[in-house]
Amino acid sequence: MSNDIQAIQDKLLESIGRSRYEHSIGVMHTAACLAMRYAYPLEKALYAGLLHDCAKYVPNDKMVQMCQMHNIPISDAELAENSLLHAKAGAILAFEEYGIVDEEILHAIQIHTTGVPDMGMLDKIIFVADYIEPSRDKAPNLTAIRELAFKDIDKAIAQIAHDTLSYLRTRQCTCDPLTEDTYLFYKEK
Ligand code: DGI
Ligand code: FE
Ligand code: FE
Repeated sequence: MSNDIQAIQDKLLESIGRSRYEHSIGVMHTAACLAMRYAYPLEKALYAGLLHDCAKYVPNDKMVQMCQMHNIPISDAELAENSLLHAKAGAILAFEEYGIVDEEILHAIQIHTTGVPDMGMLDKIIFVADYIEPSRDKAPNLTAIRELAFKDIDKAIAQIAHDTLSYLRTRQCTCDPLTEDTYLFYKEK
């Protein structure tokens, strides 16, 4: 693995702490496995997986400010539930603090929490890897989704979006319309 990745890992650990770092390493490795399966460039999957949560602990007001400065629109759902902003703020931080310029990597980070309809391959890989990486253990259907991810990634996305919506409804959380749109798009595929 390149020195670059090692340097990013060191910096990331300092920034997000051990437990979120372990999750990020899990997503990085799972993303690499999915990239092998779907013939996507490995290195890009590694970087995107490693950095997808790099803004997880940026204070809410700072994330709002970062999005405003970069003219990135904040949805009503993101205003109501600021934690959703760690995806958009993460893409900004990956560019500014970690030197990532690849648009596919930045986009995959930017949309990793809600997904979007008609995702690119790296978007799909990170969306799924985030949900199934080895240290995840709370979501329902994990065994089936892990298997499905390597058989038909679009079906895995539909199931993840479905289960996320169910979870949000039981907890009466604000749903971002993009989470709904992602489900509706992938359930038809
Ligand atoms: O950052 P992670 O915890 O690794 O994972 P993530 O970025 O997918 O964020 C997961 C959380 O985001 C999970 O608790 C579900 C929540 N989430 C996903 N879609 C929505 C949402 N929360 C709200 N309020 N609205 C959504 O549409
Ligand atoms: Fe996240
Ligand atoms: Fe994550």
